[in-house]
Amino acid sequence: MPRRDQLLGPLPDAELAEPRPDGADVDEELIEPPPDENGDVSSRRAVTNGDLARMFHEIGDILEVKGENKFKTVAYHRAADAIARAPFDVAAAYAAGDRPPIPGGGTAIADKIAEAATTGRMAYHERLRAEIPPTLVDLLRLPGVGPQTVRLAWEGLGVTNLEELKAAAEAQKLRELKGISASTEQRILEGIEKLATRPRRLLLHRAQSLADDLAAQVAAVDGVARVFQAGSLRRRRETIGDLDLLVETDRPDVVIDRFTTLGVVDRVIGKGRAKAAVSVFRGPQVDLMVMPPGEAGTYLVHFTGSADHNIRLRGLARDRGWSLSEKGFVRIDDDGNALEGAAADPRTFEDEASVYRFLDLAWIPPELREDRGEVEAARDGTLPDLITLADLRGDLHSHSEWSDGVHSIEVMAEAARRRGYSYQVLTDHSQGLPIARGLFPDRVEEQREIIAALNARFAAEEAAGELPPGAHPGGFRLLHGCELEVSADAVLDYDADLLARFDLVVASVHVARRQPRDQLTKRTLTAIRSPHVDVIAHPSGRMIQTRDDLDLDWDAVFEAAAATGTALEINGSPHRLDLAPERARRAVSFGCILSIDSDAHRTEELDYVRWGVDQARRGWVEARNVLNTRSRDDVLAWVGGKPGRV
Ligand code: DGT
Ligand code: CA
Ligand code: CA
Ligand code: ZN
Repeated sequence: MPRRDQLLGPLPDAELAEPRPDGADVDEELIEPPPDENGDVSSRRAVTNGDLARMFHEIGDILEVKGENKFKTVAYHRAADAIARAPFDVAAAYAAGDRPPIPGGGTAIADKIAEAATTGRMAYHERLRAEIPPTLVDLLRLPGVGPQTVRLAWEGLGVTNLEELKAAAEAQKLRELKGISASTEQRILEGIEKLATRPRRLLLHRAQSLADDLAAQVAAVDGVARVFQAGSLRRRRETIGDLDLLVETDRPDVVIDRFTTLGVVDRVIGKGRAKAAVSVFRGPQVDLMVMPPGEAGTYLVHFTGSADHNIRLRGLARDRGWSLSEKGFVRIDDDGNALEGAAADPRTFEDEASVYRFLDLAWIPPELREDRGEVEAARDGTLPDLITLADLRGDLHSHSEWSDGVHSIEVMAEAARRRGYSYQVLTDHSQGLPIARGLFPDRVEEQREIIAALNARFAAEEAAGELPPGAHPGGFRLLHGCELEVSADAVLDYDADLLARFDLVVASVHVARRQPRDQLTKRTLTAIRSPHVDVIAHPSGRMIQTRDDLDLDWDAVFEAAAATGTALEINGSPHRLDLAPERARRAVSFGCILSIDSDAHRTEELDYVRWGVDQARRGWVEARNVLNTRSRDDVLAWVGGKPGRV
């Protein structure tokens, strides 16, 4: 039988990069026997989207371990993701003869879905499974372990599961294999360690996109008036345990039946008259609560939380002779027991503000509901006037293809201009970070000329009144900056002459992260005290759930930043969100100014500032605390005013 590559020959990269709509990249049906026609239709159970996604992910995983073409395996994973998130029951549609297209999947995938939908089985999947030990693919989940490593360990040492891999690594047997170094072996051990201890919470941006999908599907159900996203997601926490949806409806039975049978639902955890809980394939639990129309106020308060905030509110209610639950307020007797019947005098409210007013409080933004002083502030009328996304007039940290970004300088600048900004600072990496293709000084000079030409064009277009859609009528400029490395021995990566020629400089500690606190603090303070450094980027250096904070003397950092007028960044990348809210709040209390930046490496990531604004709000930050809420002239004046700067 001819092999796949003999049939097709190599395809050019451009064609392989995106799976073609007709699925020409996944064509093994050309060489596979036709699907088994003997499937017993009568005894099969319904195939869920989760089942299909599991099968396709496993096909992709096994092909990876077997060393198959990456583009082929990616196509299976992508189809699996699309099926897992499809807003309809995929197998049911295929069984009914309808073949709705799967994004990223072609005819080969469609045929396999049809096979599974009608027979409950997928012959190709079963054949692949028989080829390797089933536990082997689990190893791919380990951070730092790729398919090649798994294959080497399996073929070379007979490793088939996590325990055997760990034992082999501990015995230093892996490094004896050709293709696995001692440091890879070390990384594998660390990966196993991390997997055991890592809390399984979703990053905010992933939780948000899933919640948006689900809320839209629930909103489309008959009899649904409104859908709200509650819980930690509404409070904008950086990670989310489970999703909480609230549905206003007078048909709870219909809504709950529909919710628990949505295509994206993998498993129903619980189902009652007013609530249901489900889990999503390779995703979180999703709780749904129904509430009667016109009574959303206390439900929203209750299910938004936090639990600590709710406890405070219930205390205030009790002080006033009421018991507060999601259903509303009822009277309590002298012993604190809720009264019943007419004596209960139940009170419900249409909106949250009325609930807070009933407790003599101003409405509290969800981001503040953590019992960190917000109840007192709402009582005293001293709640902060929280920053909003619309307050940002520019972005101080972004990259282009010149260092480790994806898009050209011009494309990045156009995208920023069309966001309505007055300025964007291009901050490609400096020479000391070769892994990010940091720029040598001659390249910096070249960039300066490109930026000047771009800005001349922008100015001419503004003068002619020819602005692109979304552009700010007051004009846009791309400012020239850099992301300056601070070396392990606390030396800045460019000399003072070059630094003085940038519009704005952000400085970062990327290398030698495990130094003692004294040295890490010294490096950060060196940057802060330089007359040329304007912003400290992602000051803690953390990656959420994967990389710890730098060990810094934070109060010393805040003190020096406040004294020198160096901004501390809230980096908007959903993997960083750094400074974290509590640190941002403390920095402001020291008199620091902050920035909220995207650190975009491609145009779409310019939008990352939204997650940064969320965290700033959780840190009680107001617009006046943030440098890039100011006009371009004011920012440049701030930069120019740094003591010691020429
Ligand atoms: P998560 O899911 O871990 O990210 O955090 P939350 O805050 O979304 O917690 P979750 O989903 O358990 O509950 C959502 C909200 O509902 C929570 O913030 C407060 C409220 N809630 C749920 N169960 C309880 C409870 O047993 N006691 C109290 N006081 N509040 C609760
Ligand atoms: Ca939750
Ligand atoms: Ca929940
Ligand atoms: Zn950066």
